[in-house]
Amino acid sequence: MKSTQATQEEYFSFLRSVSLLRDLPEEKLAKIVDCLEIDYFDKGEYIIREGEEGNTFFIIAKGEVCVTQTTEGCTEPQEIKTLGVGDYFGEKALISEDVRSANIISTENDTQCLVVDRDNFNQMVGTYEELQAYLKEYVEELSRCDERRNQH
Ligand code: WNU
Repeated sequence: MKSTQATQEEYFSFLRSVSLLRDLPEEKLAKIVDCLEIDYFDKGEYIIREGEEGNTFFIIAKGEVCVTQTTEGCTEPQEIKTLGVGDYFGEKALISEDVRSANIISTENDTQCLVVDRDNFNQMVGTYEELQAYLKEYVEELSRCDERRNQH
């Protein structure tokens, strides 16, 4: 990300406020800021589509998104949850080496996401064992939730 120093510092302190990244070493966080992209989405726009390949991890900097998923016995994808500022998504396809497992749809105009690509995500997570273990466990829990949802 090319930006002014003031903006860089804003993103740095924002990322520090994201629970997942709270304990990340200073230089790691600074590196993430360096390679961030920012994407903007309008209300109703798909950020992630279930079944597609994906190579990016997202952190919500502004706005709100809704998570929906195909569910057995339902014609329409079902709403699972909503996520807001400081929440993140898209880690599952990266960690499970799989296609996207749910839809992510912006529910507001001008939703802003900080986007980290696979290489930088691996650098961020891969070299930090606790983060890796935490996310792996979370992703396994999501798979169990998916199964449970489809049994009913
Ligand atoms: C869920 N099932 C599935 C969420 C975000 C981060 C964490 C929960 Cl650590 P992806 C689709 C994304 C997926 C997840 C997100 O949707 N997601 C879920 C579920 O119950 N995915 N399969 N809840 S919100 C969420 C925990 O990030 O990653 O790359 O794309 O498959």
